[in-house]
Amino acid sequence: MKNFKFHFLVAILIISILPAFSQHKKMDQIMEDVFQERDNNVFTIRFFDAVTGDPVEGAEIMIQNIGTFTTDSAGRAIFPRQPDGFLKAIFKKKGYISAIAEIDVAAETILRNRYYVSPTLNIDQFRVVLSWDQQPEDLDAHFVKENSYHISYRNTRVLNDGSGQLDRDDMDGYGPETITVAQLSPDANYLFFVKNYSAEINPSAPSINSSKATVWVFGNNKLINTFHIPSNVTGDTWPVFKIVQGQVIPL
Ligand SMILES: [Ca+2]
Repeated sequence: MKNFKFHFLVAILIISILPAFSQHKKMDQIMEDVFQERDNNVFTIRFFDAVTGDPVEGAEIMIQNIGTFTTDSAGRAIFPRQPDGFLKAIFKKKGYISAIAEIDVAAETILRNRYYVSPTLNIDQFRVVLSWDQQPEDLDAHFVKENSYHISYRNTRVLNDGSGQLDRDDMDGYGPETITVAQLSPDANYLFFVKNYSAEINPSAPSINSSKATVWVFGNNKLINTFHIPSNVTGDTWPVFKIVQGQVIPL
């Protein structure tokens, strides 16, 4: 039972409506972009805050060889439609870590147009951001400090001493699901893994292999690693990386 989540959803009514509403909203955005694409001969990319999940307005998006655009209140940058291939966009906004968004245009559409950007960090802070595709609906990020804490939806959303937290638990596809810790101890070992919660409660849910999950790791106030899920994950768990003596080691 995902007790933690249900503590927040007091009434049965709210339990049934909230996730549906949220997924509905994401699907509405996707449909809106598809119609825009068709009717106005444009592409749309959307930028969201990895900690709050809210759209990022007023960011400068420089798309290579195409031009510079500013995101609107829905976090959208809209630009002329392009032929199939890869495009690169540079995201910049005060208060956020600059990022490069890779845009994959295939069959005259953008395969995945949602990007998550991290607010700036203190030099000691460490942040992990998980994103994925529409299915499975609920992947969970887990960050374990050996012989110490285990941050996830399940346990201590905010650690007792405030040194770490699950900023956001996404339960309806795409993410972001984000964990931030105040500081890593150089002599401790850590483990980060992703679990397919949807499959835990429903054995016929899509497998984690079909999730197209991506993990971004931020430290020293910059992006330090990007991980894409391999195609051969067995079971419901993707072990992503460990940290030994302050070094991120892919698993
Ligand atoms: Ca989740």
